[in-house]
Amino acid sequence: REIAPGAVHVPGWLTIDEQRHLVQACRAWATGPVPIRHTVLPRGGVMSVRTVCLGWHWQPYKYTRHAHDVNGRQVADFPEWLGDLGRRALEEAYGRPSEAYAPDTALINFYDGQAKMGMHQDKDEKSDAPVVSLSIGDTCLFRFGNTETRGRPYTDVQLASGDLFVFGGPSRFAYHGVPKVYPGTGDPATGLASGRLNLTLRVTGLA
Ligand code: MD5
Ligand code: FE
Repeated sequence: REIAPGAVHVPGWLTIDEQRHLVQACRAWATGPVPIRHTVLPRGGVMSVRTVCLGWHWQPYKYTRHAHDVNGRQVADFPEWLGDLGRRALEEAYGRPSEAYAPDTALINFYDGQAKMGMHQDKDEKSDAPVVSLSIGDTCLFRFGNTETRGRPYTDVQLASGDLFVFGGPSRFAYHGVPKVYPGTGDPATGLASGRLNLTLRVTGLA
């Protein structure tokens, strides 16, 4: 389950109950102060995934408290219980205590059957703390690359509902992407009838 140094995949980590709880929470956040939306990139492209943020609002190359590109409102708080879940996730993946891990933002991505994410690095955080990724709903093809180039070598992994992935250490700044979602592969018992949800918990390093 160690895909690369610091990159650990834990299939089926979340129970159906935990997934159902997260789906419900995501539904509320999606219609919260800053509604879920397609992010517009600086050069005019529009991301096919839809994103809602907690704690800090992400826009390509920066984090702010207010969603200047949507409605100017302050994003919803990052809840304590989500930080607790992140600490449990890190402990599960690395097998050691993680009480110092203090994520302060969540990026929640919703993928419909056509959505993808191109190969990129996550470098907008001013911290090298690990990223915790939780997947719910349809299975996707996740491409985990290297820190040097967008291309090969990379490892393809399927991420299914309930899977945990932690990116830390030397893997924190690796290129990665989601070339494909497999429609109809999720379990409706999560409350998500179609599509894929991915929550990432991060440390922005901002105050
Ligand atoms: C997803 N999300 O499935 C992926 C999974 C994103 C994003 O890529 O930026 O929202 S999270 C994968 C990830 C996040 C942060 C760092 C690394 C991978 N990494 O260093 O490989 O929607
Ligand atoms: Fe990413």
